Amino acid sequence: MRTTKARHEEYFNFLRSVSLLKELPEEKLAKIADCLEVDYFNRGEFIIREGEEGNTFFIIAKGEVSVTQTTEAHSQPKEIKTLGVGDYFGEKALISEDVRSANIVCNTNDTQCLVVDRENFNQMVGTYEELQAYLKEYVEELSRSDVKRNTF
Ligand code: WNU
Repeated sequence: MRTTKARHEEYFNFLRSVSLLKELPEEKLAKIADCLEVDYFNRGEFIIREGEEGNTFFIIAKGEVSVTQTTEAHSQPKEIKTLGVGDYFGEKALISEDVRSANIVCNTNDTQCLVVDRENFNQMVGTYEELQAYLKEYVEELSRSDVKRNTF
């Protein structure tokens, strides 16, 4: 049997390896490890759909996903990048208070994502100005690249 403590330690150690979170103090990481959910996905499944409302932030613990978007030029969503272990997504809808701005499609079977809800995300980000500023900058950059790409 895998104990609650073992699971907590596993998540904690993984979170410590995520570059976004490297400045957070251990107690903060421990709190995030406490309130995480884990979601499992298989190849082809949509984790996020463009245009839907969303209240969660994801960190990839295992596997790979594609970011795809609908643009003016193509009727089918176009792949704009892939993300792997230690990468994260879903921050934009939370920060911009908007609907999901891209699709996230699972590329590999048995993909595992750590899921943080809006309330815990706000606590995680809100108390760290640098993290907040970093993500805000990044989200603004994403909006600019969306415009260039002619994303709807
Ligand atoms: C992009 N345009 C848009 C990515 C992940 C994290 C950071 C880039 Cl800090 P959401 C869809 C998610 C969105 C982003 C992710 O897709 N995304 C992008 C783009 O060029 N979204 N609009 N590249 S990967 C990525 C930076 O996380 O958040 O909640 O859902 O809108």
